[in-house]
Amino acid sequence: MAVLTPASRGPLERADTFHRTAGGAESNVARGLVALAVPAAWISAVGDDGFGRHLIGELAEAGVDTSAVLVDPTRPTGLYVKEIGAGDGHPHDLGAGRSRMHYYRGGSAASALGPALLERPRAAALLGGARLVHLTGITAALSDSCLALLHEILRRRGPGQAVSFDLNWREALWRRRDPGVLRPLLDAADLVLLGADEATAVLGTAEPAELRALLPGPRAIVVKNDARDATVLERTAGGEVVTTERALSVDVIEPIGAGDAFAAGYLAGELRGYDARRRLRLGHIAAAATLVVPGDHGAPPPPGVVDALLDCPGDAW
Ligand code: KDG
Repeated sequence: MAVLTPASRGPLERADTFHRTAGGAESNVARGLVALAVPAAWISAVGDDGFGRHLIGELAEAGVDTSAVLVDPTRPTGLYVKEIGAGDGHPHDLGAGRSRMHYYRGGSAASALGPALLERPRAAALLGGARLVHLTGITAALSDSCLALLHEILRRRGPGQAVSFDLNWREALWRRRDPGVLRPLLDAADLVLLGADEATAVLGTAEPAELRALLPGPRAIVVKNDARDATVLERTAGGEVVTTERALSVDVIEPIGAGDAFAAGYLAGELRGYDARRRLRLGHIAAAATLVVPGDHGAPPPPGVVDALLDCPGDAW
């Protein structure tokens, strides 16, 4: 999605100047992976417009493979506008530290995606050759054809290929759609990521044991607990193993995109064969880098710093 971020905090009626950046949950994850030196492609659709060209250009420049992104001349690129609270008492202000997304994406190019995408040779080749395919619940909310596409990707998963699924609950997108479609998607994935608040909203609980009973399918379930910690429940040969790691404490500028950054860090760790503690830490490091910038994506610290953080003893973390 194209993103317009106001240059100043406060209600949109007061915002005169906006910065255009790139966002969208899945492209954020692809970008986060590449920033951690994990090759990634983003498959989606944009309009034949300036926002779409900017999005493809920015992601390609960041090193994401955009060769399978469809340019649809009949529909616009999805857009969202950020609003960031100022906490200055204005009657329409969101409050300090709070932000909101305003979507302009009805009828967008991405919302018209469907299983036909899988017949396109480049998309099929990328999906077929990937060790890991990352999907999110946002796509499920966009249209029936997008929902069908997710089911088809899960159904066609190849041997040795893993599918990760981030619930990414966006209430505003589900007002006219049934969120009951999300649970079967989560349960069909190999690895599920979700916030404790999202889990409570969609599944009625964030308790690890109760979540496991509701989602017996995935090998691993990662529950993020706001800024506090994250827990992974993993089915191993020795039984279910639960690992929790505290989040890093940072001065938050704006939180949108931090969940995607966490996913990128965690998945990078997964692809590198890290143990659970290091996977969670890499997620927290990437999330912290995004929490301290106003955009959807913050560059992670240099590899030497990342390694030092991954290796530091528990009481120094
Ligand atoms: O996680 C951040 C995303 O929510 C944001 O980039 C926009 O993809 C987006 C969405 O639909 O909310």
